[in-house]
Amino acid sequence: MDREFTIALVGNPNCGKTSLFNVLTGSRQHVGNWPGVTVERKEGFVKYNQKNIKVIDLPGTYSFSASSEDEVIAVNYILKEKPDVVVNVIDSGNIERNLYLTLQLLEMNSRILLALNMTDEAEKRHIFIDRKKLSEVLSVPVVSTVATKNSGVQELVSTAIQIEEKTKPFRLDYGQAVNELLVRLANVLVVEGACEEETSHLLAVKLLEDDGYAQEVVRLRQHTTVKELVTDARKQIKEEFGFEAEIYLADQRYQFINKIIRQCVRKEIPQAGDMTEKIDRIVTNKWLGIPFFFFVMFLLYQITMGFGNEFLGGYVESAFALLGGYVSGLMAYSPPLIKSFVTDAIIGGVGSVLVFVPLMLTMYFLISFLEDSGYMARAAYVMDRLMNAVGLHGKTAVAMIVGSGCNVAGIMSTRTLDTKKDRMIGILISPFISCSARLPVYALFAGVFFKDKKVGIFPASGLVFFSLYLLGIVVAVIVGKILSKTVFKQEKSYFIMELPPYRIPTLKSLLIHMWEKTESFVKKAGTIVFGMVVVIWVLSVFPMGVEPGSAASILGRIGALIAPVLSPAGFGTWEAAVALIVGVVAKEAIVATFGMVYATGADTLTTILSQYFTALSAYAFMVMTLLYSPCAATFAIIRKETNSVKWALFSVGYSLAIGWGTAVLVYQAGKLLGL
Ligand SMILES: Nc1nc2c(ncn2[C@@H]2O[C@H](COP(=O)(O)OP(=O)(O)OP(=O)(O)O)[C@@H](O)[C@H]2O)c(=O)[nH]1
Ligand SMILES: [Mg+2]
Repeated sequence: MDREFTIALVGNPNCGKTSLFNVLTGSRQHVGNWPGVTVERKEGFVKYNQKNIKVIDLPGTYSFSASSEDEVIAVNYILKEKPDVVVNVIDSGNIERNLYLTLQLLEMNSRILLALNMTDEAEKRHIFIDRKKLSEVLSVPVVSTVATKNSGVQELVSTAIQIEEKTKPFRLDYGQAVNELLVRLANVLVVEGACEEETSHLLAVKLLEDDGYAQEVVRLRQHTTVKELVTDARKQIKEEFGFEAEIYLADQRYQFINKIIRQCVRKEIPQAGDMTEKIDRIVTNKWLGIPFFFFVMFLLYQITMGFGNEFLGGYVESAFALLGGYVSGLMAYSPPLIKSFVTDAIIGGVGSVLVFVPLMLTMYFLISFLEDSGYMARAAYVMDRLMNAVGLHGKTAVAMIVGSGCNVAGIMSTRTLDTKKDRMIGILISPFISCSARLPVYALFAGVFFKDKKVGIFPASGLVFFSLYLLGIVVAVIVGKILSKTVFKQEKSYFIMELPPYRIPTLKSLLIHMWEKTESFVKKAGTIVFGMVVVIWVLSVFPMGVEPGSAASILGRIGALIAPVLSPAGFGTWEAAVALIVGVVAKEAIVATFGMVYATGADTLTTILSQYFTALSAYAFMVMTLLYSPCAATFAIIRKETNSVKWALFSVGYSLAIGWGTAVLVYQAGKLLGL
């Protein structure tokens, strides 16, 4: 069978690759208005003339000098897997900067097609690109697209399919002397077997630039002839032009880009007072930026709690209560074990997690709005200053924001960090960020102890959410600081976050994102949480003859072993101990466990919980839930991304200590204050 025809989408971060990928393949990969959304390679298929074409979505990269892991994934793919056609996606509004990568792609002898994406936005900003002329100058096909409106996409595919092998490769003119050096170096690279013919020219350029990634690709250390040649050539360029070779080469590239821009791009005088600029003056202001960010998060939690959980969730809760009563009545004469399984485990356990679906919907709708509008990038930008002040890398802020949806996603986003040290710290502190799976636990307790209470004009329950979110950040920052001073000592690194223009998110993309995330929450409730509930239920009815779910059951005895350790934190009951053990697998399971062990037919969970907890011990319990251990999925991703079981275990161990310590501190301090 023929190998599948493969198209790879390559381009700078945030130029719309994934948006194109989604309309091409009908996928629903995550799109967001900030650089660094995609950190993995994704595959999909599009049918064209009865032919299946494989489409590859890649992380964004600014050049072939890959420094962070996401960039390495993109560049490695292009260099090593050799797609049939490389579609170079370009943000038309920033074509000048985007062409820097384009030139390097052209220097590799692959079949290339330019997709001028976001032409709608460029035109609004009075930027017009002469695509015919551009195609002539670079001698590659050029199509215009608007990924968000599915425009130009058919033409993209039909053009890609028809691209011919180039007869004459593209060579940027670096001046005769350097051109000759490059030819010689490229030849030697091929002869020495350091790389293939196709990529030899580009790699020769990159080696002259002293690029670390290229040196790795050709295994420079093993090829002494090449190494000597590179050293000599760099010396020669420096003597002749008075600059380091990388500066000289980059300068030539920019001069060429300027020439293209003069020939192909028409910029009419933009209207005064760009909207994005106006908003940014406030939102990224030196003094207002950080308070504004916290205000936004504060509102997010207020709305999630007030509207999502208490208002919408109220209906779902009543529905479940009705269902519980109804089923209980129906099963009045069933064998007690079966009745207990249905009412306690399924309705009490899994059901108590599902009542939080409205909360999830609300939370993810709002988070998607922040991501798609472009505010996330600003949040990272302002947090960068705070992070730098404590010696952490600014991009860690992105992990913290993304992590407030799910820690796994937060940890994945650390792939965009450049140094190993920054990345390790980012990974290890991410689990402290309050993710959406913890919200049901907070919501459960807040509903019992803080409902209808107010602090000033704000509902106390929303404040509880927000305070835990803040606590997560504070702990993460402190731990990060300690790690950077002890385990991962290294010099500081800086980053500049590129700020995309604000975009009004499409309702469709918000709804898709909201639904996808909530769907996975529901799935988790039906699989992992359900599985845990079954295990717990079985442990709660054995040994035979004990009152199901009582302290005499196996479950009760296991919990009782650990309960004394938890006493100083105010929740030394076997039920709380069991819930926390189960929560190590998935934090939602904490709620399910309470729902199950406290399920006693008529009484709702709410009334029962107030018999076992006080407001203070409930808060201490929430603190414990926030900090005490990454969940199983997070553990797995830490192991994968650090490539070490040791670090993953370390992360469990030290967060257990921190979680317990902080919960005890909160409880004891609260008691001293007479709470
Ligand atoms: N106006 C307009 N917006 C677009 C277009 N294409 C994409 N966008 C928006 O641009 C933003 C970035 O889109 P993505 O598809 O995530 O970009 P990406 O290139 O995959 O980004 P990374 O994965 O971070 O490299 C999103 O907010 C999209 O909705 C377009 O043609 N026009
Ligand atoms: Mg992407």
